Amino acid sequence: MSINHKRSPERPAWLWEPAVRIAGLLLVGFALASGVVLWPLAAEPAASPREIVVVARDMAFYLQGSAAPNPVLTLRAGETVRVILRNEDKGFMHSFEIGAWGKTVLNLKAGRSTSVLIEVPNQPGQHEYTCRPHAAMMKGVVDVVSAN
Ligand SMILES: [Cu+2]
Repeated sequence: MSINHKRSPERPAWLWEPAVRIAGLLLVGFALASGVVLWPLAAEPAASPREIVVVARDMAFYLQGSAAPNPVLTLRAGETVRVILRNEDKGFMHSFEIGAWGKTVLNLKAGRSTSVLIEVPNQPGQHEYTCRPHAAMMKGVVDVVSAN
């Protein structure tokens, strides 16, 4: 009895409460999980890619701040760009697709935006971008120009 009484202050009772132990295990688990998840992000290049905002409205694509429908998207060979697609067309879902590169954003609802990361090939040339369901009206040219 006296031994038990002496030992208790050295190991506080709360440390052995099951809830505390479970919380501790969860914290360790989260730390490990987030480390695993964050590792690939940390390994990416520090420079963030150039961003191009493409707005879908009135059944056409526009560069943000421009009134020219379905503009030529000029990209540099070998660069990485993030195309941000914003749908401002109430009542319509739009997509953005560069079929030649297998890059697709599908079924974006009105009022939403999303993005797709594109590693532009090193080969200059022209490709088509489209909105899959409205390709007759919503299409334009991706012009890959030499990086020099
Ligand atoms: Cu569309």
